[in-house]
Order: sequence, then structure tokens, then C-alpha cells
Amino acid sequence: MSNAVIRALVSLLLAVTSFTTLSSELIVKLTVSPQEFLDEHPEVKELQPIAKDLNLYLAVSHERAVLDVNQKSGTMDGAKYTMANDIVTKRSQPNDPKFRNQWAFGRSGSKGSINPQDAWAISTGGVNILGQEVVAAVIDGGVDVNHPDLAGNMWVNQAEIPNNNIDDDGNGYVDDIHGWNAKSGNNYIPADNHGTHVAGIIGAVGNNGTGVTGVNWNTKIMAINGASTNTAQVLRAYNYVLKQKKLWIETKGAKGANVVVTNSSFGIDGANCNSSRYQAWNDMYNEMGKYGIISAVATANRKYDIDVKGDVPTGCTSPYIISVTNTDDRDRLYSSFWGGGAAWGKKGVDIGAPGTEIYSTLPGRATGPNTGTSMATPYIAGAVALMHSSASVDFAVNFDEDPAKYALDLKKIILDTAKQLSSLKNKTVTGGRLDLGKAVTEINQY
Ligand SMILES: [Ca+2]
Ligand SMILES: [Ca+2]
Ligand SMILES: [Ca+2]
Repeated sequence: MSNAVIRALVSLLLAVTSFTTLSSELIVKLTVSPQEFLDEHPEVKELQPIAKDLNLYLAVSHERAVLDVNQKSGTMDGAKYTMANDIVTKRSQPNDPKFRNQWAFGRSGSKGSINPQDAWAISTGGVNILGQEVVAAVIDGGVDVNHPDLAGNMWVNQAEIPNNNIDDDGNGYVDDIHGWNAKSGNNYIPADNHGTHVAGIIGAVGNNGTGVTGVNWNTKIMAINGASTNTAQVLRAYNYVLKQKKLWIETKGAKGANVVVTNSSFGIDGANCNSSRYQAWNDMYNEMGKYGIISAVATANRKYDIDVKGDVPTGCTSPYIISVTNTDDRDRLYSSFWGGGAAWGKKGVDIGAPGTEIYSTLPGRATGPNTGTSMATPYIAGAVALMHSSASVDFAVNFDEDPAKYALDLKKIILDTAKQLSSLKNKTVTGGRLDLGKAVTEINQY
């Protein structure tokens, strides 16, 4: 049998077994009048016009007899060609097996979904329109850089030769390949549970038939170990990011990294960020902001108002942070029967994002669920990265010339396009939850 015949038989089999509703239909391009065609083919019950100017009709059979092999391969009297009425799927649906568990990526209109399909129809991540790498820095406990769903999306310091004990690129850090360990002052990145989960939300490799997909199917993740320690180590972690970005700007991309966003899923509960005691936090966010870096920060996993209780860093006043709380698959502010919850603040918390029962990567080739503002924040960090990958030439050029100004423009787009929710009204600055599709569309048309 020829390949064409085998393929036709296979598609016939598929049509009969899985798509029986379509097995009685066939698209035909007529070379005769519809009536002549009907006379010629008694098995065809009717011809429904598709595009008359092109002589395209949908032939509907009395029975399945219309679906014989010859018709499938394109020979039918009175027709120039015939085609199966195949199912057409949106390009923006990845093939990752655990995608079905990722409710935050549900189809447009489904409750709680951040509407990714409209975003992915524009871009699924990667270099921006000027060909520049887009890097998201995960300040956490480390990332499993060898995870099959993350390895391909880890940032690699191309100017550094690994494991030669020399700071080849002269950035002040020896053998820093995927990031830095600010806790121990070396290049060792632990395969931390929490950081691996966060990284996967931002950028697990999408459409690779493995695990989950990130907000970005394709991106660059820089891993910095600096969470769950103390303030000095957190600031050292941010300083690594800051230095890489400055170096990237100074060398016009030859060295350093084009970090556009940091993700921070940690903090100090009940602290007043705007008292002198915490001044360095605001100073650091403002300094990174000067170089175009937005910092997505998680608010407390507590059922309280941070405008009253205080929070570091989400209560910090730096305009370069986006503070994030946790919404569930029914667009409610997360609250568990067992006492768990998510903080709010009409002044201090900017926006909600999915953070409840979120599926992502875990160390050792695994995937699994996790809940917390820690999971909500990387949706925002991922959105910032994806927006840079999707941005128009106008935005990208403007951002290059004045990153401090245009980073704030990008933030404004995220906040302005948020989907309004009754559950977040008067509880967040925006009263809304991330709408990835709208944010990406807007910056693409900037
Ligand atoms: Ca180095
Ligand atoms: Ca080296
Ligand atoms: Ca994947």
C-alpha cells in the first residue's frame, strides 16, 4: 500500500473511532453544479455552502458511506478535491501532559483563568523583538536546574567558563553559570522545592510533551539562592541581579543579563517597610527599577490587611514593585477552612493572581501542587517577562532608551488590564486579578 492510502485508512479509522460526529461530513470543491453533484452521489443527503465563490460545500451523507478511502484521498466525481472536516485546535494549547491540572491556564472565560490563550496567540516567550534575551530572576531557595522541564529555560552566563575557579567575565562572581548562591557566597544552586515550583510557574518549558507549561513556554530563568535567610542575604541576592543588568547595559549585551523582573516569594510578616528600619528594601527596589527591573513580590499568607498590619516587602512604597495576593479557581481571595489565607491591602497589595492548588515543577523530574502567595507572584513575574517578549518595536526601543520610565509603563498595563473581581474590590489597588491575555495584547499594540 502507498503511504497516501495508509494515511487515508488511518484517518478513516480515526474518523470512525474518535470523531464519529464528523464521519458523515466531507468538504468538497465542486466542479459541477450542486444539483448535478447530488444527482451523481445518492449517498450525499445535502450540500451546505461554506464559500460559494470558491465552490466549497460541506457534503453531508445519509450514512457513513460518504467516507470511503477514495474520497479521503481526493478523488470524487464532480469534485476537484475533497477534504475531511478536521478538528481545528487553537495553536495556543500546549501538549504538556499536566496542562489539564493547570486551572490558571483554563480556556478563556473559565473562572479564575488568567486568559493565557490570547497571550500565547501573540507570543509564548523568548527573545524580544530586538532579539534581546529576556531574563526573569528567581530569588528563592534555589532551582532544580537539571529538571527536564526547566533545564532548557535556565539562563546561562555565556561569558563565564564553568568550573575553572576563575571569574572569567569579571562580574565579581566566580563560575556563576545559572545565577548565584547569596547565602553561601558561591555558585552552588540547590534544587530547592519552593524555588523549583516558582520557577516552573514563570517558565517551565511549554509544549515539550513533558510535565507542565509556564506562563512563558520559552524564557531565561536566573536562579539566586537568597530567601529564607536574613535581610543582608536577600539584599546580596538582589545585588547580583542589579550588577548583571548594569553590566548588560554597559556592554550592550555582551556580558551580564537582561533581567526585566525579579520574583520574591518571601518577606517579613507584620513589618512596616516604610519605617527607617527597612529603608534598604525600598532603596534596592528603586535602584533596580532605574535599570528597568520590576519586582514581583508576594504578600503575607495571613488573613489580614497589610495596610494595617504592615508587610515587607509588599508594603514597601517603591513604584517598581508589584505586590500580589492569592486567588483560587473560583476567583475568590484564598481562604482555607484550616485557617490559611492570603493578605490584602487597598493601598499595599496591587493585584491578585492564581495561587491555590497550583501545579508546577518539583525537584527530581516531578510535578505537583502547592498553595500560597508564593505561587501567585510568579504569574505576575512571568507576565512581565512574556510582555517583554511580546512588546512592539515602539515599546522595546523606548524601554532601551529609558528603562526606568517604561518599566513603570509596563507595570501600569498589568494593573490597568486586571480583571475586576468583587472578591478583590477595596482589598487591592486594582480590585482585580491578572489578565495575561489583555496585558500582552496591549503591549503588543503599544
Ligand atoms: Ca563571573
Ligand atoms: Ca569561570
Ligand atoms: Ca513542559
